[in-house]
Amino acid sequence: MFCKLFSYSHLLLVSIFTTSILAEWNTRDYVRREHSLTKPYQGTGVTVPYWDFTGSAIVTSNYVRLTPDMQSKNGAIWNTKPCETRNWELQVQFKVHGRGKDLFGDGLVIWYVRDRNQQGPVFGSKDYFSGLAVLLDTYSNHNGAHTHQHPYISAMVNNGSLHYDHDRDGTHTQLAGCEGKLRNMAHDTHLSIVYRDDTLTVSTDLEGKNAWKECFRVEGVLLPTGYYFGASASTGDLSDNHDIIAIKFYELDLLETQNKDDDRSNIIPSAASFEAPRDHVDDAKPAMSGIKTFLWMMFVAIVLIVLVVLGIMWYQKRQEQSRKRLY
Ligand SMILES: *[C@@H]1O[C@H](CO)[C@@H](O)[C@H](O)[C@H]1NC(C)=O
Ligand SMILES: [Ca+2]
Repeated sequence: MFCKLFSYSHLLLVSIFTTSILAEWNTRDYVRREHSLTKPYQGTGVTVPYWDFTGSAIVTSNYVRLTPDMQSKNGAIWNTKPCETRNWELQVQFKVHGRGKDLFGDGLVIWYVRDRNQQGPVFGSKDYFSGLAVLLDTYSNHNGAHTHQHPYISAMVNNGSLHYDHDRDGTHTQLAGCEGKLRNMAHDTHLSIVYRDDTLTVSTDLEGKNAWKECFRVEGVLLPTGYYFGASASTGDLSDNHDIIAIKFYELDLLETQNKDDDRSNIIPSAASFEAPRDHVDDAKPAMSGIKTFLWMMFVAIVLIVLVVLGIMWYQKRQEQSRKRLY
């Protein structure tokens, strides 16, 4: 009896031991420091190794803040080394938070693009970009153009010819997307972007469960090597703190079908499929933003209330007059 117990626990120990060894030998968990950003951030002086800062971006000992919770800010960080890896995973720990309860914005983007350090209108970075954008859009600019709620996570692949249309929240250029409550969370929030075998998979860990949940997966996405990773954020009339806590880059193994000598550097970014609706249909009247719609509805409500009150007053006066006539 004792002997049997002993051998069971022995077996258990051996299996725990081998699993931990296998985990360590798993080459797919190969972190590349030159594309990663982890604490402690600081190198010598005020520089952060492998990363450039633009606009409002600042580094503290606990986070990199792309924008503060203030209006009209733009900030970005850009990796200084191009990515020469064919299959990769980028894990981003971020935090979007602010004082706004119902009104906040505009959002945060994780980039894999040709041109770095260029400020512009797409959440702080350049429009007509070449490469991939994974957009975390917290503010809905257009009620009615799409059925999803915000915050909304989506991806866009661009060869430099497409315009990101804020008025439509980028809906007619997005590959795919999913809703994700990611603001003002007490726990950590994470995003994972896997590019492997020309397939893009975006997953989130937003509920503090320490597990990935697939947001979307798109096949037939072509991205060259030699582009740069970056993260940018912007605020407008509405604001939020957009913080990056950590970025971890994993080099993934080549598939058996992939040749390590393939030159992927001249690929033009493209995606085999876009999500419908693809066409840009102009609205009959200019789109109204959330605040405008709200103010307009307030105005209509006030006018209605005034009309009702006037109506009641008029009715009472008439009643009085007819009563007077009776006497
Ligand atoms: C760039 O993308 C647009 C829109 O998807 C496409 O019409 C065009 O042919 C592409 N250009 C190149 C050079 O691939
Ligand atoms: Ca938006």
